[in-house]
Amino acid sequence: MRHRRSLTAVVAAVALAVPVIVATSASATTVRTTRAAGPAAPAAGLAAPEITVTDVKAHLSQFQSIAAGNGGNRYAGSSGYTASVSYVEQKLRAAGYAVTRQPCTSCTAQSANLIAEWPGGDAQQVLMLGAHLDSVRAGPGSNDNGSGSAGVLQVALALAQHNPTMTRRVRFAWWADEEQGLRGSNYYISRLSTAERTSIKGYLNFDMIASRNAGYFINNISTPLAASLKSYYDRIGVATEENVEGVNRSDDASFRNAGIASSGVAAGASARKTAAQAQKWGGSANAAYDPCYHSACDTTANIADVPLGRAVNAMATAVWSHAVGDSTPPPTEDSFSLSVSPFSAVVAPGGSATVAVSTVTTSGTAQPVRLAVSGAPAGVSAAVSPSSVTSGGSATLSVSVSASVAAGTYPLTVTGTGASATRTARVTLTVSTGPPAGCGGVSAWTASQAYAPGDKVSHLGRLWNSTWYSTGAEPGVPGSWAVWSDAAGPTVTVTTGAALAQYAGTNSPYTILVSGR
Ligand code: DTR
Ligand code: ZN
Ligand code: ZN
Repeated sequence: MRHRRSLTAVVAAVALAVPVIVATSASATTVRTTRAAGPAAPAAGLAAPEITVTDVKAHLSQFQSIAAGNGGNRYAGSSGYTASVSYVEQKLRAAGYAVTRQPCTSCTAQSANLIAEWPGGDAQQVLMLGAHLDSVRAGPGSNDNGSGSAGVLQVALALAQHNPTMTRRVRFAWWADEEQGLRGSNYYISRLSTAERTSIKGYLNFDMIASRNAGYFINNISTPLAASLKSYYDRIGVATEENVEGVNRSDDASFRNAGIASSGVAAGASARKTAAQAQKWGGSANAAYDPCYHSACDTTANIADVPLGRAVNAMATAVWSHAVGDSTPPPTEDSFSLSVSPFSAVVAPGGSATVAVSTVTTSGTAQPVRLAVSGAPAGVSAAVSPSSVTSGGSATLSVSVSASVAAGTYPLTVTGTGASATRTARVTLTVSTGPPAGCGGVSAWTASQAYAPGDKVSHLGRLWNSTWYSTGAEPGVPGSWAVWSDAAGPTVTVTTGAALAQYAGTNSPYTILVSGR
């Protein structure tokens, strides 16, 4: 009894100390934010345990050593990335997780996603949490995204350690190749069956959660899924805002575009803190949230403990409130997905092409979706017809290119604005010089032409043999395997050097077009 009472006293003292530590010290090694803080306990479910910053930072030190021992970074496909995967994997296995390495075959270099599931709770109702584990080449990537990776790892370890009674399934993911265009998470989504996809009730993303000049951003902040994350910040009295800077720039976009509810936490990248934000959050107005974004100085010295501690405890709150004990289910929202086929169209000046636009109701009830296309350069007309559908319906994107348009690659974005959410899908329009560009006398594949077995086309630098009848089946995309076989195009060696260095760290996909032989 004595012993118990003294423990309670310690907890109470810690709770009292909360506002002081959080408000004044950016270098505190623990940020105390427990439920002992008072009556504002969670509405349902068992209380989440406290996640300490010290534990999270131990993983960050390991990522830093891994980068140091592997040429200074952990970019996808590098030895530093593989060593990071091994580190996380070994920690999870030791804690009792079933862990899978999923080699990503559509990533820029050989790299794998790491997926771990805690065995308990309803497998038909999965809450996923994820963070990208790759860095850019410029540095070790401590904040981007060692921070999210280490945080998700520590929450996974805490779940194993506490081993509570589970109502729902929790799955954790560390993504490959986010920095080159969300490739690891997109690959994961592309391999899910419909049943697997619908079992994922929500995805929470953690990318850059320890920025030194931190903001407190939540993705899709007013959606039901974001509520448990937001409730944590509300409870500790920290104002949160929508993550505007990060829209479509991290792995939650892969889930959102597949019609899966998504949210997450971020402390900001290269955008600047406004005066109003500095007023409410502290820090420096008119300075970047992360002064070392995509730079060599993104080391463990670029980690701020306060936002890190808050983000990992918000993460634990979400896991415990949705998946543990007597918890509330992840909310269902009406949701839809948007996709285009093919993803790219090659059109000669004066020509035209059509692309199929489809929507699918992925949860809840069907909703009206307005469809529009943007990004067409002067001389290109692009329109979607019909311009609105009920989710589940299809439309056609028609593109016509006037004779004056210069050859080049123009990204088009199809946007579907629904009642509950907005989805985007990209189409790459390549305007060729004169007749469809080919290679070595073989003409380029076009979406509008009908092909028969035995036809040969060139597409994105490779030679393809048609093995069946098709129109609009793009060579090389997963759905076209039965139609086109890769006939080993020319081997092209691209030397990366000064000319490509300018693109390093743009966090967007880029295409290297190689012409001639
Ligand atoms: N983490 C970045 C993507 C990004 C850019 N701005 C934000 C804001 C908040 C979260 C993420 C981002 C990257 O991976 O490069
Ligand atoms: Zn990132
Ligand atoms: Zn990045």
